[in-house]
Amino acid sequence: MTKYFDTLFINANLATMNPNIDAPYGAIENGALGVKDGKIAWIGKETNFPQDKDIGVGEVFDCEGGWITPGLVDCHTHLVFSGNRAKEFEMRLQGASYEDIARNGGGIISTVKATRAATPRLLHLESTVRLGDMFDAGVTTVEIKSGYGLDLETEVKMLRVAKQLGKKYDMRIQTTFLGAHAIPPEYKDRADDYIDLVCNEMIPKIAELGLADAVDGFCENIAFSPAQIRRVFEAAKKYGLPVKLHAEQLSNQGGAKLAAEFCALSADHLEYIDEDGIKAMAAAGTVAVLLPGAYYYLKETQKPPVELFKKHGVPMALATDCNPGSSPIVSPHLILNMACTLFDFTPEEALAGMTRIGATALGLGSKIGTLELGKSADMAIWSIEHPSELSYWVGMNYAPTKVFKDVIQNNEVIPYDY
Ligand code: DI6
Ligand code: FE
Repeated sequence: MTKYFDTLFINANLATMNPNIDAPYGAIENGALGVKDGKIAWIGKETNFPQDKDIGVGEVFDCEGGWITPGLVDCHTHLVFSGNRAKEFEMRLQGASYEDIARNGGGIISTVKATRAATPRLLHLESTVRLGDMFDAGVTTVEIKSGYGLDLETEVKMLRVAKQLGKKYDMRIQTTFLGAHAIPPEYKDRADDYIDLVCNEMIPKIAELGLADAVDGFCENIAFSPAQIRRVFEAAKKYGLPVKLHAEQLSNQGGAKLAAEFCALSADHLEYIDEDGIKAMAAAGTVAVLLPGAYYYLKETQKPPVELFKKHGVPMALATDCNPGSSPIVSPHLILNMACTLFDFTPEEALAGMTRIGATALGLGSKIGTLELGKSADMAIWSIEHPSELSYWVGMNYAPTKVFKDVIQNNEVIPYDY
């Protein structure tokens, strides 16, 4: 008897998130899903599953009428860092702005100091807690940025820890080099010199070590100008690394347009984007990554122009932006809920933002993000009556019954000395 399937999931409802299936959530109710060599090898109504006795099946998993979704994708995080910024949270509640705190040497720079001082082991332990919570909540793919080192040694340390964490949880980790996150104290008033370092030393070394899947920057009046970011993008391009950008988060600097010019995978935040920026993103196929956690936590009042993104056909992903300053959030379910309550997403649009579109924002759209024949069997099984429940709970990390993944191959062990 030929073994056609290693695992067959039965008695399941499938939220495929495949836009070509004309049903909300691309749903196939009363479905079955067969996995062979880590890939989806059969998907459809259970009644249509071939009855042929020659079809061998390894394990049969009864989903007991629950729902299978693609594994959740968190496509924008700064999850590896040391310490916390609870004191700054108190200061902001007493009236100090995020920008004021940054200009006075706090903000990102205070986390840079803590992260530089942390041993790899401490950084690993602190970050494990956060990634473990995400794993428990059904996240299978996480993008993790550097950017709290701002020197080569610490940036490399962060990226190595990120890769190591992926190994620990067998999660797919995409690493992003975010050297252009803030101006380090030793380069105060010499931002251009720091950009020289990023372009001429850091990007080449990080590319050589194979530690980054993409390059990001922070284009903002408290960070880097479009001209400086352009140089970073040119260096990334030279080393064949795709780019993405923190753009129009606190003001409109034209960052989204610049990102589109470099065919960026995504432009992220975007509360202050204008219609021209949106048109440029649409033409370039750049995904809008919206971060309702940062909007909420900074008590922002300007919402990203969700209707305009829709009008111009720019796909919208969602992510936690997990970081110690503007979004100390690890729950994907809280983000799904916030997108619905704060940004007027439907629960279906929200789930697409943390599955299919999140995958596209990482350049992984052909591998993960939907339940489709040939894609990775990267999925979560939930004991829920309807997928809208994933956006419904507030403050509870809804845990899947089971997470099933293909063998994740991009997490080679990156050694470091403790
Ligand atoms: N924008 C953000 O919201 C995060 N980084 C960025 O460029 C915040 C990072 C932090 O405050 O630590
Ligand atoms: Fe961010």
